[in-house]
Amino acid sequence: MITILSKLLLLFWAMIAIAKSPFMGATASDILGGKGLTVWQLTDLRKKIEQQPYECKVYQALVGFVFLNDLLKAFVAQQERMLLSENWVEKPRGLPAAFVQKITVPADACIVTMGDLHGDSCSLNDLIQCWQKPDRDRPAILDAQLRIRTPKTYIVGLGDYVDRADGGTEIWALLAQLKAVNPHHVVLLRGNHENKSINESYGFLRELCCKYGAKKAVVLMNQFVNVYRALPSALLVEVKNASQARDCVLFCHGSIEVGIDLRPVLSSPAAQYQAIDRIDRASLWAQFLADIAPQEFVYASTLEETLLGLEWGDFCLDDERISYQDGRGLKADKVLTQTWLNHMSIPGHRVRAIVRAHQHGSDNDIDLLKKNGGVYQLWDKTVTTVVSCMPLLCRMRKIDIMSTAFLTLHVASTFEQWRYQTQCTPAYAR
Ligand SMILES: [Mn+2]
Repeated sequence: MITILSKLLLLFWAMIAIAKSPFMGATASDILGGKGLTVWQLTDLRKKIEQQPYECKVYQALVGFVFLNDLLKAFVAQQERMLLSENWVEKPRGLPAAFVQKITVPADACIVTMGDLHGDSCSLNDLIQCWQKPDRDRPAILDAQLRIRTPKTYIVGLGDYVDRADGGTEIWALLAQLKAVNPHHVVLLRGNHENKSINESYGFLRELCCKYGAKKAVVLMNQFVNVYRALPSALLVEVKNASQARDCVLFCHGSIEVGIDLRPVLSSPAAQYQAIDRIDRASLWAQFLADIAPQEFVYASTLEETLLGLEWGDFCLDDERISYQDGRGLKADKVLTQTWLNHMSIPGHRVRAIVRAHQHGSDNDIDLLKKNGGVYQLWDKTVTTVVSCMPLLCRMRKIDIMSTAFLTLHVASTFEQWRYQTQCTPAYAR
């Protein structure tokens, strides 16, 4: 009698627990089946994120395994369906090893950009809260269901969503939702940490193991490999204007890649994607690379042999000279960068600038980021670096905390009129 009673009690308790924790019980098909997450489910996850101590390595699963697994599966299916039904320079048979996306935006568009998040779920939560509220000079960007409120607004994630801190799974639960409800206005790029072997050494696999156990972690890791393959390595944004001359900006995580040619996607008005399956750095660029980069780098011809500059590369700061860094790739200087941008441009389509993230490793990088609110520019707007997870990086270095940073790029019909607006979120969560 007692055992039956205790079993009934246990069942009752479990039912209440599931009802109270939708993220542990809901299925992802509810989200990506077009219904959208309900407001209270989103608020529930974000409330939990806010209640967590703001430290690395807490490892409390706020998103249930079944939910996350279903969510990732649905995300990949939706992405693949969308990608393979759209226009490619040359249609691939399946998803290629890497690819670049192109979108055309109106001349009054604004592109809200977040840089590295690195498992700092509080920073993404702060960004979302900030974007859901009106600001002095703009209305709210997102509604309560994470839908973008005006069609001229785009959100770009520059990659490196996980590793370093322990909120990678919560970040992906929010990002997958953001992308699912705004498939054509949100672009999530692939950074060098959207990579299984990097996740094995920099914390994400350990996060998955600690939250879900080793067996389930392997299942999730394999899902994330599929997620990563569905992310573009760069985004070309082309600004529509009255004349035929269009200015473009390249969004990526790292820096330039001298082994690829983006002119096919730029010159084809209908093309939205271009596969990257060959690397050719030797022919045109040997003069820049011959003395600094090892032969394996210069003569690599496939992605498997090398690090893709779009995901891995850096830019020289002030007085640094062009160099090659082992395990990281090329650090491009002003001359090489400008030459590459000119080379990519075709009559009527000039690639004017690069917006990227990634460079936050040295004292110099951090100084520059802190001094400039998480965003700094090189060479008269040619390169803009955005790093969002500034609270995490400051904590890791034990320096004064600053809040989460993002960039809004207000494009205009000519590059000279573009406005770069750096902002930090109020620290909502703590
Ligand atoms: Mn990076």
